[in-house]
Amino acid sequence: MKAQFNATSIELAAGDITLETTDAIVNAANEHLAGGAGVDGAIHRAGGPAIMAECRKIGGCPTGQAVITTGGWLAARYVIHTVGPIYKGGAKGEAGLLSSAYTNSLKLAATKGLQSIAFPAISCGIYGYPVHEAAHLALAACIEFARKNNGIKLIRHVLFDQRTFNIFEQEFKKLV
Ligand code: AR6
Repeated sequence: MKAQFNATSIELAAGDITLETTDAIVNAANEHLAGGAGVDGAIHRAGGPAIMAECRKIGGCPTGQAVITTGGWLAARYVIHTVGPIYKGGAKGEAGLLSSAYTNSLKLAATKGLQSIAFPAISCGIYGYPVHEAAHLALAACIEFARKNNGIKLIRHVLFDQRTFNIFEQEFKKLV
């Protein structure tokens, strides 16, 4: 599924984000940028040690913020590492932090002059965010950014499993 918002195309895809050929792919990292399981582990494995070397120099990233490193061996030139919130019931500011993780990743990509970016479903795995709510927030943040900014031509949401893909599709249909 795909929709156009001003100069930006937003699309959903199923698959492994490490194979994406966008200028940047986004990592669902932790505040220590220490690597981990899930998409974080997959990106470090596929991209090689140059990514971790830069993460160590940067030192960390607060929840809702974003930092950028090389893509190492990946087809994507850059990895933008953002930290989504750990879901603790929804009353701890999780929604604002998840929206910020998307918006700050997009701002960083735009500052770097990048034209295309791929996101995983941030916080939807180990961090336990309910997927319908997370999908709505993810897509709404990207649509709002696209309506206000022209630099990024393509935003892809790359969903690893069919259930997550289906939920993103349902939420996207409501917003388009
Ligand atoms: N491509 C695309 N999506 C993927 C891939 C992949 N190769 N692998 C997993 N996913 P998670 P979080 C999906 O747990 O919830 C790490 O240990 C996965 O199915 O990776 O933000 C970090 O270091 C799910 O839908 O990220 C943090 O400590 C989505 O990516 C913590 O996990 C996000 O799941 C972050 O947890």
